[in-house]
Amino acid sequence: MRPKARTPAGTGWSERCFAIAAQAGVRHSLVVLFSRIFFRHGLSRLSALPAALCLILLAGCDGQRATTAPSSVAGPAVPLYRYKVVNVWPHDRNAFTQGLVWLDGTLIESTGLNGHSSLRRVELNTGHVLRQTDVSAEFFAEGLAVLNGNIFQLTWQNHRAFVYDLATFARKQELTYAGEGWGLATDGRELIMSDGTAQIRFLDPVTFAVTRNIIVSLRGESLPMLNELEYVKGEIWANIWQTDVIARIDSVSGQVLGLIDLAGLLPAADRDPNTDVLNGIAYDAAENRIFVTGKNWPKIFEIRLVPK
Ligand SMILES: [Ca+2]
Repeated sequence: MRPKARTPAGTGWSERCFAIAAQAGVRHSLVVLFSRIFFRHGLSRLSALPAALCLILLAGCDGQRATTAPSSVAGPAVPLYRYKVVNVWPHDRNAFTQGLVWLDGTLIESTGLNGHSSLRRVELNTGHVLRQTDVSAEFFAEGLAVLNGNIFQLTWQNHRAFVYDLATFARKQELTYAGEGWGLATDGRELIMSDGTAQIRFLDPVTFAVTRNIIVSLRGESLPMLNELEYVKGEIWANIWQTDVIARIDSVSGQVLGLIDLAGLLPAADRDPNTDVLNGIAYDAAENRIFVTGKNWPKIFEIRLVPK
């Protein structure tokens, strides 16, 4: 079984490659992402040093930091973004964030892990939980979205989605789906769901029937491990599991339009042994604000993108 809860970003040869590449100035998070594509095609059978050199070359860095996605793969260059922190707020470091939504001045959050899963409404400025309902320990809650007065919450491997009343958090309905549930978002008409693969499904919010799907691709290669989602001005944004990278995805074609490198966002001083990966994107459309956090992170950040 895929150990989703807590897993190091990589081990063995790949980590040695990352270390070497990092010494050459390539951001670790991007090397992890780019290498995922190439290791899937047998690069891991090469020795560590040639593989590392490949990664450096693929990142197009030649000892400098990457400014676009790898140049030796098919498709047009993909813009890279860094970030500027606009604001920082407290976040419950016991919240294993799996879904995050901005709604009417507060955050709606889904937390995961069996026995710790919950649905919460959270005050941004204080991190205070305004309303919470816990999920039975047999379920591992995942992404959430708010649509038509309802909150939809996925579960990881239970093939079950819960529908709650937005105001009361009363559970109204259960829906089923095939495959795993990871991230969830909405374009205002349909639900948008990731499942750990490169596929994103669009779902009817009443029946949960799949209306269409897209395969997310980065310069011609499918990009799996799509996790928490957010719909931002016509694009789908997705945390890439086990990386500090958010992909900006064309919601029609599935092509990656840009990569946001959030490496270093949570300072080392704020990390403890339970701190997990970046996960959680919320968008305040009214004020054009982007919020991000991570699993068991003590902070939520409002960020602004900075093109590289
Ligand atoms: Ca979200």
